[in-house]
Amino acid sequence: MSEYIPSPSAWVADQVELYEGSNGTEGLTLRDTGLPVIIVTNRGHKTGAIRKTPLMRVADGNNYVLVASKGGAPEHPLWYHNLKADPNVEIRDAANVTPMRARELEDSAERDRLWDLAVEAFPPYQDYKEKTDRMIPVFIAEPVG
Ligand code: F42
Repeated sequence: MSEYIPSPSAWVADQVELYEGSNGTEGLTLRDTGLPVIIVTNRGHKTGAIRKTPLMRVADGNNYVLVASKGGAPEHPLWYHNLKADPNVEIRDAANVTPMRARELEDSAERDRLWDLAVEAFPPYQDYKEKTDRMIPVFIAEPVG
């Protein structure tokens, strides 16, 4: 059984600990924004370790939109590479944990629609897009089975 390695970002690791430790009753939002967060459990593609990545909650029916924004940084977050290597994730949304499969959306009308949905849920994504010339990857996570 691979071990869980917490994020080296303390605020991120703390949110995961509070969110999961309370079984999804506390730590559900991004700081004081009141905006909902999900936790994406993914597999480190180099270490094989379990990684837990809080992301803004962007729901599209039973699916979730995962935005690899990393605040508009010049490089993709590392979890991006994990999902590309192994699309099988678990998504915790409050008390619900669901096995899902994540696929990156190519440039398309579907990606445009889901990008707009993401910006509606978390307007700063638009600022991040303007802050970097990398194409911010957008994944759709769909329930398996
Ligand atoms: N990040 C976003 O990109 N989008 C969001 O919507 C978002 C919302 C959000 C809400 C709450 C919150 O607490 C955090 C939020 N974040 C959001 C931040 C997000 O959780 C991540 O911290 C951020 O995206 C950076 O992701 P990262 O995977 O680059 O994290 C780094 C800091 C990290 O964990 N590094 C580890 C380390 O030890 O340095 C390694 C992580 C890893 O996955 N390693 C892989 C392995 O094999 O274990 C190898 C990866 C490789 O290719 O090297």
